Amino acid sequence: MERTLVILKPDCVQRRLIGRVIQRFEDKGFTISGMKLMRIPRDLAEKHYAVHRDKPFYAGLLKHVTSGPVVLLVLQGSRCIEVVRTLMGQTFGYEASPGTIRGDLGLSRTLNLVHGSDSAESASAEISLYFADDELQDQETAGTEWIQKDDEV
Ligand code: IDP
Ligand code: MG
Repeated sequence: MERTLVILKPDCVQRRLIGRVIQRFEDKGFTISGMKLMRIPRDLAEKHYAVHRDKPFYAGLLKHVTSGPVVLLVLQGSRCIEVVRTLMGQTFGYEASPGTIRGDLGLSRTLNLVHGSDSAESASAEISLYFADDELQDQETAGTEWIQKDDEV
């Protein structure tokens, strides 16, 4: 089963949007297989965002994601990496489409509420950055087969 890492960033936590954002992922049909509240230490954030090290927004991004507690989620379900990105919307709140998390709930570039892994490789690297294997549950939630059933057969 495919898995992805989602972070509800400090702005999401501060704005008390945790429940509403998680609800969207549950409503879509994903199962939560890992969840924790923590403040990301600087060294972990540097590893996570290493690919953006040379970007002009890197310093601000690191400052934001380490500024307060975040909720870390591992979601599992059919095509979850791609579908979670679709639910999140475009990177900047002011460009993201209505109906998406970022499009409905924000206007900022850096404070854009959520992170979601962008590929299978980054999903597995990011999950192991924040979760030990025994912190993840394998059990599917009830009804999963009806939510994800493929219509190819
Ligand atoms: P993504 O989160 O949609 O995958 P990335 O390009 O990977 O977007 O950028 C990582 C994070 O860095 C974004 O979610 C956002 O918080 C921040 N960011 C990206 N580009 C900018 C920018 O041009 N200005 C300010 N912050 C940015
Ligand atoms: Mg990204």
